[in-house]
Amino acid sequence: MIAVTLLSVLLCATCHIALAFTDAEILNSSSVSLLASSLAPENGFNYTKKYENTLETEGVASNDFKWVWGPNCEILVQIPVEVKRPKYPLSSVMELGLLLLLMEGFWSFRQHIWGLQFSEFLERLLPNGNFEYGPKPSQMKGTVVIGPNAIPNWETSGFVEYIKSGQKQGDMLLVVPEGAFAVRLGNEASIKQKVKVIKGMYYSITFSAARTCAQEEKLNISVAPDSGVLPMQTMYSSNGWDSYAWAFQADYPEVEIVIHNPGVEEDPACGPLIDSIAMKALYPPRLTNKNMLKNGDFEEGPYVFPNTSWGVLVPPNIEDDHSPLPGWMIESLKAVKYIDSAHFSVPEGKRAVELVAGKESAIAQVARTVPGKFYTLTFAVGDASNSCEGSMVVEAFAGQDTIKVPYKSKGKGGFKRAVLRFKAISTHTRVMFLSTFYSMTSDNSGSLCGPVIDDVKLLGVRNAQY
Ligand SMILES: *[C@@H]1O[C@H](CO)[C@@H](O)[C@H](O)[C@H]1NC(C)=O
Ligand SMILES: *[C@@H]1O[C@H](CO)[C@@H](O)[C@H](O)[C@H]1NC(C)=O
Ligand SMILES: *[C@@H]1O[C@H](CO)[C@@H](O)[C@H](O)[C@H]1NC(C)=O
Ligand SMILES: *[C@@H]1O[C@H](CO)[C@@H](O)[C@H](O)[C@H]1NC(C)=O
Ligand SMILES: [Ca+2]
Ligand SMILES: [Ca+2]
Repeated sequence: MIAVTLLSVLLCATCHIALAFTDAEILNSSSVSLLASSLAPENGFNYTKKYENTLETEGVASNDFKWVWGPNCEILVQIPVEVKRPKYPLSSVMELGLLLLLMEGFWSFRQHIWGLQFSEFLERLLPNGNFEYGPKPSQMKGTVVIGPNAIPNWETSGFVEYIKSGQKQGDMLLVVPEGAFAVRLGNEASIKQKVKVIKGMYYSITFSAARTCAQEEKLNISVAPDSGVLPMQTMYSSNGWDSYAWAFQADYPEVEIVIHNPGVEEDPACGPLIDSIAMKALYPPRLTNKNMLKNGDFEEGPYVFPNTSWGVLVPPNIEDDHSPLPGWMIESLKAVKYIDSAHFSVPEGKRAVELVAGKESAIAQVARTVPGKFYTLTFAVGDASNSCEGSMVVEAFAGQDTIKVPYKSKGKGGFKRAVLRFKAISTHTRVMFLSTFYSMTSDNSGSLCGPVIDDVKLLGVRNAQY
């Protein structure tokens, strides 16, 4: 950590710079480096990561950018750009977004040194989103947090407990998914945090939660004016922890993320444990001439914690139209699971979807079609290599046609491809996938699992000679 001089009254801590784009599309690498150099080491900045991408430019004048201090001592750089159709694949925009300039030796109003390891603005843990910084002993009574501002970066209300890993509740040992601490939301308790965002952009929030009492538990996550109630009664992972995703569109440049336990139980302490709250910008995928479905490869989706091996549940989207899995609707009572290639076997690319709740978890998308015209729906069916063994069947629907694709899983990964040919009968055709059977992992944990689906493509057939 280096000494800094700009505002010497402030304390030194680890911080980061992030870039925020008024429209995440067009970037000029030379102006980015100009801007980076104006925040150069001689001015007290030390980058640990450098921008090495070579995007072509669309001409952004160097003095066009402005930067502002973010609420958590990050710098948000805003580059005005012309709004055009995207010229670059989203991945390069993301990379640029991640360009981030992690830096050391920066000031903060806090006396802690925040150990944010990955602090990308577009994809990151919220400040103290893992609750590793807790209340002072004087701000706690037993495990109960006293006062609304006891947990750094968070505002709490109601019966909130600060839980240390290994703590006992009756006979139950409380385990924490990340680090050594988590919070528990009792009856009507909530935690909230304000976050700077880009107005109009879509974001997904991922967090981990575990039930601690026998009864059904729910969490209401909201970013005004959107909210969603996520049921936690079914456990999908073997250790009791699951990660959940939810998405919203930012209506304001600053939003407040609220997680609330609406439960009213006899034991006020009964309520879910929460840890690791992260956020990621979502890019609504566009149609290409190679696929009439959006995000058919599922590569665009919610943040997946690099250290958790249980995937992310995408809950049923009952109330909102902003799916954390862009393009797709979860048309069922239960969640589907978003899985990553770092922890699971994935047929194509880095991400796929596991249909974990039989007929109760279905994903769907509506495509524009021409009545009378023929189409093919192709997709991959496999298993996630998560000890989910046995005979599986994926049912695919397109308009009035359907196909059942059997898949014999050894629980060790693998996939096959399937095709459904159909004739459209309407200007809009609903494509849907579900698992015929319920499956459980063979590790005796009783976790629900199921077939994996990926690489879904819908294309028109030129000659309908079949
Ligand atoms: C910047 O930080 C790196 C790693 O912390 C260090 O090795 C390097 O000497 C620093 N550079 C300057 C100019 O302080
Ligand atoms: C990027 O912007 C800078 C500053 O306006 C300009 O001088 C430069 O020509 C642009 N880069 C390219 C490759 O066009
Ligand atoms: C969830 O919280 C939001 C914001 O506080 C509220 O408007 C909404 O009614 C709540 N939903 C339920 C079902 O309690
Ligand atoms: C992931 O786990 C490793 C080893 O346990 C740890 O060093 C690292 O900090 C963790 N990363 C995150 C982002 O939690
Ligand atoms: Ca934690
Ligand atoms: Ca994929």
